[in-house]
Amino acid sequence: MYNFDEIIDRRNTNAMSTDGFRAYIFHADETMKFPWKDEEFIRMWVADMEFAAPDVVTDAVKERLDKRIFGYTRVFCGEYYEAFVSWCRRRYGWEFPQKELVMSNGVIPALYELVDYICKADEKVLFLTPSYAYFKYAADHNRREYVCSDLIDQEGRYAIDFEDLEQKASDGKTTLLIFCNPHNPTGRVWKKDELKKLAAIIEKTGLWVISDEIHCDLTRQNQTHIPLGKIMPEYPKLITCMAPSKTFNLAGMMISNIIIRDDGLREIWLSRHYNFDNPLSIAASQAAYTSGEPWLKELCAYLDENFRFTKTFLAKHLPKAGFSISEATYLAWVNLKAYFNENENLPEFFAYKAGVLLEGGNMFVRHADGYIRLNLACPRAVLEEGLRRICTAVTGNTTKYIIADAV
Ligand code: LCS
Repeated sequence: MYNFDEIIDRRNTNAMSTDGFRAYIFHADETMKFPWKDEEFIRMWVADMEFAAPDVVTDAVKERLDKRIFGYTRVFCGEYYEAFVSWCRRRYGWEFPQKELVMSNGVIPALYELVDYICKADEKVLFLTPSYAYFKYAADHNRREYVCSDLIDQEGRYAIDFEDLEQKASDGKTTLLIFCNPHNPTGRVWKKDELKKLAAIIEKTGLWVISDEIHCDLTRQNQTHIPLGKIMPEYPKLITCMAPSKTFNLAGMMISNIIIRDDGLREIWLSRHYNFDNPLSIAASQAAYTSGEPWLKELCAYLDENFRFTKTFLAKHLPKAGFSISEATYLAWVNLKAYFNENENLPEFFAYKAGVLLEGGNMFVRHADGYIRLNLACPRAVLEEGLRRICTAVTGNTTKYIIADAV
């Protein structure tokens, strides 16, 4: 039994969550003042967790520390591949040859590189919106145009607008789709029929596709993730990204798995990529894939409960909020249009009025006005306080919220 109720002090660890919010959310520096001390905020923004990484991971890092030399390092041992491919086989019934696996110091750095390697100067990147903003930044960084296809919000359950997507994919200058599976921020786990329809469009238009599956291990327990690579077993122009960073709370370790099928693209990657890895990160990741599954199972059960708690709490105290439990991720996507004007800056409102740090609106590129995203990967006591503050700030109703009431 792991203790996900433990509240861990993250101050003085150089954490984005505690120290990076002014810059990331508000594009401001330390002169930005709030009616709350920094340590009083409930932090529900950046996508990492308030939980300790599994002990099998910290033990493996300690074991590697004991070897005492930390010189230039790269994943050479087949054991790393074996650990990760067994994970994929066991959990997703999917595998890939060893030669296709390359490493990156993160999925985002890989996206930045791949856009450059795949798209010529006048070619465009396509993705679904609302979107994790770094898909857009990967295009911006490389001075490539981007094209968005809005998801359809069917009362909280999002669907792909296949007609619109196909039309945009058919533009000869649009050569790369960055696909988020499961989807951040909506939490959708794309189902087999949806993936098949998508695959048909990709094959018909000959698009390159990067399937960013970084959230795939964090599904609700009644959901099953299907790698796009499993639906398109022969399609060469597919790159799959997975990582231990979200799954095991190791984002700061900066290690991710990039599976590049196409020999030509992989050669470009290997010749241009700065190909070194952190020795502690390799040890952490390998241990997580080898022995971290029992921890993950308990984590997912805890997250399921946090979602159920949130659903009940919002239904009772903020009844006009639109919310359905995310199929994956620890991120809740909440529609507050009934309470706010379209142009309200929601992250600012909640930081000032509620002392809650969250993301929302145009932080997700487009098609996200009136929505907030809440990170639920925190101890239940923290979640309860965050939700209580959010509801109070919106309704002005300060009557006591009793946990027993909400559950
Ligand atoms: N891809 C997706 C879809 C993500 O949601 C994130 C992190 C990353 C990639 C980052 O990968 P990394 O470079 O760390 O390997 N998502 C975050 C988010 O939504 N807020 O903070 C981080």
